[in-house]
Amino acid sequence: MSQSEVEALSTEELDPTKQWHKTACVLCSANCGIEVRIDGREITRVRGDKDHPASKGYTCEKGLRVNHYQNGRDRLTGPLKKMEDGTFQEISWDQAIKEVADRLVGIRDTYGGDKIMYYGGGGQGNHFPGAYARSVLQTLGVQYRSNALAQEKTGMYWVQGKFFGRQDIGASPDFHHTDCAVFIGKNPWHSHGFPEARNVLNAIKNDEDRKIVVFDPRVSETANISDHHLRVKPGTDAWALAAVLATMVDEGLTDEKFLKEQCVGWEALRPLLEEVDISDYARKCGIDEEQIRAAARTMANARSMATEEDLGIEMAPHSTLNSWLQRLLYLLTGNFGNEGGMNIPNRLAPICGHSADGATEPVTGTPLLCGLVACAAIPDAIDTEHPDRFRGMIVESSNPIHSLPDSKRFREAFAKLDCLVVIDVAMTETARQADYVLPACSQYEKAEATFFAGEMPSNYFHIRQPIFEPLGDTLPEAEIHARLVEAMGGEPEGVQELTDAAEESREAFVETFTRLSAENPDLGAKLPTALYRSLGRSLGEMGPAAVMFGSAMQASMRFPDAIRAAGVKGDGLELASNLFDALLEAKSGMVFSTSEYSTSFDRIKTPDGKIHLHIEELVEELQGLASEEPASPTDAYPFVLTAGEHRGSTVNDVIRDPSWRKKDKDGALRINPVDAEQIGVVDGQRVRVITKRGEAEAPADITDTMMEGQVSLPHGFGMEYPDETGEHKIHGVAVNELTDLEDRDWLALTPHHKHVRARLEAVPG
Ligand SMILES: Nc1nc2c(c(=O)[nH]1)N[C@H]1C(S)=C(S)[C@@H](COP(=O)(O)OP(=O)(O)OC[C@H]3O[C@@H](n4cnc5c(=O)[nH]c(N)nc54)[C@H](O)[C@@H]3O)O[C@H]1N2
Ligand SMILES: Nc1nc2c(c(=O)[nH]1)N[C@H]1C(S)=C(S)[C@@H](COP(=O)(O)OP(=O)(O)OC[C@H]3O[C@@H](n4cnc5c(=O)[nH]c(N)nc54)[C@H](O)[C@@H]3O)O[C@H]1N2
Ligand code: SF4
Ligand SMILES: [Mo]
Repeated sequence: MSQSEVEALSTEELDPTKQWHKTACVLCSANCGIEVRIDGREITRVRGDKDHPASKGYTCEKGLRVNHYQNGRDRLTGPLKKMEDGTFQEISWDQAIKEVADRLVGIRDTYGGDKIMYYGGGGQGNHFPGAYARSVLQTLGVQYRSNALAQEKTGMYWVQGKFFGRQDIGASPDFHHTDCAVFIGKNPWHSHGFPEARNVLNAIKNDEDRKIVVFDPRVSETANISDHHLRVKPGTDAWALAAVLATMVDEGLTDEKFLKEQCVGWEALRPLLEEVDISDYARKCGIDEEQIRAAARTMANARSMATEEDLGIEMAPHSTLNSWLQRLLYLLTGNFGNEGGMNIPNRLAPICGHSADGATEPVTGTPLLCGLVACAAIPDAIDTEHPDRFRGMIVESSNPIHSLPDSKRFREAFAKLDCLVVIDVAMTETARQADYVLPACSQYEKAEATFFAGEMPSNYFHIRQPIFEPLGDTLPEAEIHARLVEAMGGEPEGVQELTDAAEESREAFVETFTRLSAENPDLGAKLPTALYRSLGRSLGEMGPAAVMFGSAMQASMRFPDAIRAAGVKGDGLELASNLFDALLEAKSGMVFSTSEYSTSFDRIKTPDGKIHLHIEELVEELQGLASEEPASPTDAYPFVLTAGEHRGSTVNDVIRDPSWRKKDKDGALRINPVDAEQIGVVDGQRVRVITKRGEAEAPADITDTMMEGQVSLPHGFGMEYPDETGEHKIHGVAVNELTDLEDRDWLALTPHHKHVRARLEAVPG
C-alpha cells in the first residue's frame, strides 16, 4: 500500500460519513443487526452486521430502506397543541409538559387515574418507551393498558398461561436446529419472526432429513418450499389441527412417556381427540385425509419438531382454540425442553404481563389477558355513558386509529376523550386526532432496544447506540416521561442522592440504590425514571439505557449461572453491574444467557411444575367442531378477504413514505384467475372491495397462489403522506376502514382480520 493510500484510508476512517455505525433494522421484530453509513442526516448505505449474535450479517431487502423511516417528510420536530379550530400549533416543551400534566392530573383528581388508559409502548424495534411510561402510570394511578399484542397474541399467551402457570412466559421454537418446522398461518419468508429466517428455511429445504410443514390457504413463499402444504380452506384450521392431533392419537404417535411425566390433564384431553371424526374434519377443512395423516406422521416421527403460529390462525375464526390446538402439536409429540423443539428462554424483560383468571376491564366486562385490555373492547370502554368510562388516553409508538379494527369506530370513540396525548416520531392518523402531540426522537437518535429476542440455548440482547443528534426539538421517551412525572409532582424521594452516588462511582450507586429502594417503595414503583435521572445522567447519550440496570439486577438474581455461562463474571450486585456494563459496551449486541435446553422445565411456573394440557374453558368449543359446519359464503358477500397481509411491501406503520417500495407500490388485491374472470377483471385493473363496514379500491394482482374464493389486501398501506408540494395523499387501502370490531374471538376478542366477508366489483376502465 502506498503512503497516499494509507493517508486516504485514515482520513476515511476519521470522516464520520465514511464510517460504518452499528445499529439494527427497526422494520420488523427480527431487528437484524446492521451497519450504516451516513451523510449528514441521511443513511446512505446499509449492510448486515456480521458481529450481531443472532442475525450474523443477515438482512432482507427491506433493511436497506430504513432511511425512509429516519427521514420521513412528516416527522415531528416540536410539541403540538390542538387549537379550537382544529389546527395544530407548535408550543414549547415547557408549555406542553405543563399542560399535559395538568390535564391528566385533572382527570385523575376528578374521576380517578383508572379512567386514563395507556396504549402502545413500543413497536417492532423500540421497547424502552413502555418501560419508562411505567413511572407516569404510577404517578397517575393508571390501571389499564393495552397494545397491539391484544389484537393478535393475547389468546396464545393465555393458552401458554394455562400450560405453564403464567401468561408472561412462552415457549419459542428452535427452528435453527429442528428437523421439522411447522408454520400455521404464518409466512416467515416475508414476516420473519426468528433470526435469519430465509437462511434457516433454505437450510431445512436443502436437507432431505429435515421437513417444513405449512398450513395456509395461499401458496405463500414459505408454503412453496414446504414438504407438506396443507392448503386449508380459510378459517377452518381448528378442524385441520384437531384432525392432525386426532391422527397422532389414532396411530399411536403420541409421546406417552413425556405426557405422563411432564404433563397433567392428558387423561381428560385424550378422549376429546379420540372422539374426532378425522375424515369428516378433513372434509370440513378441505384437505385430503391422507395428507393430514402424512403430515401428522412427519411431525411425530421427526427427531425434533418446532412450530409457530401467526396471524393466519390468530386473526381467524376459533382464534384462541386454534392457539391451543397448535401448541398441543409439540406437547403431544414431546417436543419441549429439547434441541430443535420448543423452549422457554431466559429474558431480560418480558414482552407482556400476566392477568389473574377472572380479571376484567370494568366498563365492558371483557377479560384482561396478559395485563392488557383487548383492543377490540377499547371503543366501547370510551364511547359510553358508563360512569367508569375512559376519559384520558396516552398513545405511544402506535397508530391505533389506523391499525385497530374499524377505524371509523375508533375515530368516533377517541373524539369522546377529554384528553388524548400521542407520543410518536411522525404525524400519524392517531396523532391528528390528539389534543397534544409530543415528538419523540427516532430510534436512530437515541439508545433503544427490543425485548422480542427469545432464543435458546443462548439468548441475546442488543442496546443500540444513537447515530444522529435528535431531530429539531425532539426528545427520547425517557426524558419525556421523566419530565411528565416531575410536572405531576410524582418524582420519588432519593433521586438526588442516587444521582450524586452515580457521579461518584458505580459501587456508591449500587450501595445507595439498594438502601433507598428497600426504604422507599415509591422509588421502586417509579424505578425507570429514577434510574434515568440518576444513573442515566452519568451515561451521556446512552442515558435512556439506564432502565436496563433494573433488568440486569433482576436477571442476576433469577439466572446468575446462565449469565456467567455467557461469559459475564461476578456474583450478586457485581454480576448485575458487570452485565449492565457489558450490555452498554456491546455495540452489536451480546449473548447474556446460556443454559441447557432442559432448563426450560425449571421455568415452568405451575404449582406442581407440570405442563397443564387440558383447558376447561375451550372444551365446549373443541367438542362443538363435530356438529359445526365452517361458515360458508353468502350471496351478498361471496369472498373471504385477508384484510392485511404482511408482505414484502409492508412494514406495519413504521415507514409512512410510500416511495420506499420498489414493488407492489399500490398494494394490490391478490385474486385467483377463476375469480378474476368471474367478476370480469384483468391484471392491474381496479377492483372495488365492499364489506359491511366500508369499501375501497385496489388494482388486481391475478395469481393462482390464491385459493378460489379468497382475496387479500396488504397491511400497512393507506396512510396519509405529504408529497413534495406538501399536499397530503393517501396511498393504497387502509384495511381497517373495511374491518368490523364485532367480528372477533369470544375469549380473547382477537379480530377476524384474515376472514372478512367481502363482495368484489370490477371498476370499469
Ligand atoms: N414484511 C413484513 N414483515 C413483518 C411485518 C410486516 O408488516 N411486513 N409485520 C410483523 C408483525 S407485527 C407480525 S404480527 C407478523 C405477521 O406475520 P404473518 O402472520 O406471517 O403474516 P400474514 O401475512 O398476516 O399471515 C400469514 C399467512 O396467513 C395466511 N392465512 C390467511 N388466512 C388463513 C387461514 O384461514 N388459515 C391459515 N392457516 N392461514 C391463513 C396468509 O395467506 C398468510 O400467508 O409479521 C411481522 N413481520
Ligand atoms: N386489518 C389489519 N390490521 C392490522 C393487522 C392486520 O394484519 N390486519 N396487523 C396488526 C398487527 S399484527 C400489528 S403488530 C399492528 C401494529 O400496529 P401499531 O401498534 O399501530 O404499530 P406500528 O404499525 O408498528 O406503528 C408504530 C408507530 O410507532 C411510531 N414510531 C416509530 N419509532 C418510534 C419511536 O422511536 N418512538 C415513538 N414514540 N414512536 C415511534 C411510528 O411512527 C408508528 O406510528 O397492526 C395491526 N393491524
Ligand atoms: S425487515 Fe426484519 S428481517 Fe428484514 S432486515 Fe429488517 S429486521 Fe431484518
Ligand atoms: Mo404484529
